[in-house]
Amino acid sequence: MTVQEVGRPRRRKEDARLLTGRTQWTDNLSRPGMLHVMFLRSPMAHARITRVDVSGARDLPGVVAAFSGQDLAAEQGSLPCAWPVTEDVVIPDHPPMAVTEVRYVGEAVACVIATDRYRAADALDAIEVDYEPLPAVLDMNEALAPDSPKVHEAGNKAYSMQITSGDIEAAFRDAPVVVERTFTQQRLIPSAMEPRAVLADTDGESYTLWTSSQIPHVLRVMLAVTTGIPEHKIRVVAPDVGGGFGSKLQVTAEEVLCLLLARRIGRPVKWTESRSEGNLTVHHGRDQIQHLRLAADADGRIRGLRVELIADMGAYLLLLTPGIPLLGASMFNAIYKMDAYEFGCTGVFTTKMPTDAYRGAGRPEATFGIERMMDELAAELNMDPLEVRRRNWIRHEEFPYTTISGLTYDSGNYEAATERALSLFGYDKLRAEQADRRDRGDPVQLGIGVSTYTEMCGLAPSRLLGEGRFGAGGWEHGEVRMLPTGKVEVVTGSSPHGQGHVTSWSQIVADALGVPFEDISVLHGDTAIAHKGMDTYGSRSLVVGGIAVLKACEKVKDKARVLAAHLLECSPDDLEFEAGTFKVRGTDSGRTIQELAFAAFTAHNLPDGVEARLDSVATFDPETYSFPHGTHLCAVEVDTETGRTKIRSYVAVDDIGKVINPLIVEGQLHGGIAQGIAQALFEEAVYDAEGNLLTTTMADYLLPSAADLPDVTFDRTESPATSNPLGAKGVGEAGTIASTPAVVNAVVDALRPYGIDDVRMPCTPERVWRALQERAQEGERP
Ligand code: MCN
Repeated sequence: MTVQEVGRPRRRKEDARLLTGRTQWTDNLSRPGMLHVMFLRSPMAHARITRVDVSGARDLPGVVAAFSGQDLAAEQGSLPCAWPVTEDVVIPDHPPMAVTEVRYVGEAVACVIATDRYRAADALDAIEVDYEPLPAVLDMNEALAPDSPKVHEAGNKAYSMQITSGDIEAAFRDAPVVVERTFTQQRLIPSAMEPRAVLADTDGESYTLWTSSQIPHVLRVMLAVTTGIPEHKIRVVAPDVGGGFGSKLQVTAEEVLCLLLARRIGRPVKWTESRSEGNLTVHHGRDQIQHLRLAADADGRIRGLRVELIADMGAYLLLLTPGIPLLGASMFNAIYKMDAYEFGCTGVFTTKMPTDAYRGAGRPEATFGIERMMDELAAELNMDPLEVRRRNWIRHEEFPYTTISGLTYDSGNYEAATERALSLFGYDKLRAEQADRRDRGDPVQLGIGVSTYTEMCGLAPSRLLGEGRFGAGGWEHGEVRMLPTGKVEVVTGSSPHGQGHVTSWSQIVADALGVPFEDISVLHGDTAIAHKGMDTYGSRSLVVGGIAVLKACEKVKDKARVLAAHLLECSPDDLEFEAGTFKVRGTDSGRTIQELAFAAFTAHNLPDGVEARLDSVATFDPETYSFPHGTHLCAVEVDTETGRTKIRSYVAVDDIGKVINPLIVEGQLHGGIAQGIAQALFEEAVYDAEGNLLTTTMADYLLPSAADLPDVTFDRTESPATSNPLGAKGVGEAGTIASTPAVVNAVVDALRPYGIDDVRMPCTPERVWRALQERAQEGERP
């Protein structure tokens, strides 16, 4: 009997190699004659460049070349923004190396190419740059004032857009309850374990770029468009990639510049960022001010929701910058029914590092906003936060359900996930303990936070992406090659960087073709091997790329059936396929798929008109997005004397439909939850009043360690997706999206008796302590 692979907690095929260091990180790669490039970066947030003199650097030992932005001006083009969200969005010119003006600290102004990176770094000191300072623009609200200094000639507003559904005025008119809050989504710095690195080489005619990227295919197209090098002369390879979390979903200045520098000097050029350089110049995430108003009836039923966002674009629009906040546009209404909804967003330029996708991209912000508001509504009505949610959420028998913002959720069961979470959490017992601590005036208060989230992922439907003015499609490519010896090579257009696609795709193919899991290889991340693809982000790989591979398997089987019928001298309709063998119904005669692969290879006896291969290619483009959901519950202990928050317990019950690999899924949720907790309690990018980034090291930018994170109790419910044949939903961002509001709701819940109804993220001990002191001065006591 064959074991079903889909659903098995298989250990990852990738890990033995990765964990023992037999890796191909870009920085490990070397090419004959390779040189190293280092960039001189602006120390000013905003300044005119009046002079750059690189001659001092050129004369130093080991230095092969040095260039200013001006030297490259004729060929460097402008970095692309592929999401012109509105017709009148302002997309400023963005030279990879600044030529006349710098607009954030860290922007490249010159570079040195030398025989090793240390010589290149030393030589940067010999470059002279004269700046004429211009005013920094740091605060989003001030940036929008008419008298604000300008980041770009066209002004500080990149775009503004609004969506309304239902009669929003009527929903708020005479509403018995209106809750109004302003939340800040702090700026975050993605911190992938592997820093960015690029290696470019050329033989004088064609180019190869190895880069720590999530998007080798998109990058290749964009490099061709930006540099004018013909697309068919560019090969992009993403070797092993040590995490990205959205930060490597980018066409970076360094990638473009390394390619151009290799062309200029005709030798391979490598750049690897240091951690501090990375903190300054990897695109940042979040950074929004959210103004929310929720109108409800006295019994807690939501009438309407108004959302006004101001989103910090930073100094330029990178690949997807303006679209990121808009990924939340249809998500603030979340799992709740309401009569009317209004969403508005203004994108603002400031003199800071540009923002772009960071795990969840727009959806963590939306989920935080609505889940915090549901707790505030519950507090206003003196109702249990779960009860107010129950009164508003879509009931399981109402699916498929079209929400007020126009998305149709295919399936879900919020009741089941919540019931399961409540029992694992011991909700009633914890509430009783909370009441007791409040009564006793315990200095350590207990808080309970709820997050009943959903999200929109599986970024695909090309048709819908087009309606949203997204610059590309959302299909994915899959290919299955049957090798003569019966082994299988799978080629995928998705580009994993920690998600375990090699393992999951092997499980899918093993079941589909009836071949052993061990007999399958999965190839990816090289445009010369996977010649088509839309890459990995938006928790899209399984529900788009995995399905493309499954579809390719179906085509392999269709071809194999014709060949089997020919060899077995029967009609294809008389064959049944089971456990990798085509059998003539009711007999013992049959051919395994491996035998058929060999028969196709020898081609000695093929039916007329049949090609000598079973290999197949497929593209998949689903009809709709993927809508995972779940209930996360968090209990925190907040020490009111020190302000310190400790997570006492955390329960995550997620519904991601059918699961391919439960072990990988748990890993994805685990990492995702850690990142969400990090936003709630630890991380924040801080700029000073001159626009210098203060959090450039890991001592200043506080990533949580394992010791700061709780043991999470996981469980799942299962509402299969109806939008793909596996019934699966995406999981890569779910934990991050769900967890931040669960934790902050818990912190606020602990502090509510002290008159506190919000703590700005990250809820550090200092912020909590100060909030308590302020309330104490105002005379608030529990
Ligand atoms: N999976 C499964 N069953 C499901 C859903 C997913 O077994 N029902 C498995 C998939 O087969 C795949 C993994 O879980 O092996 C993640 O699948 P998916 O949800 O499709 O997400 P992607 O592979 O598209 O990954 C992207 C997502 C995003 S957007 C970010 S950001 C992120 C994340 O994945 N960055 C990561 N997880 C990360 N994990 C690591 N280690 N490093 C990153 O940078």
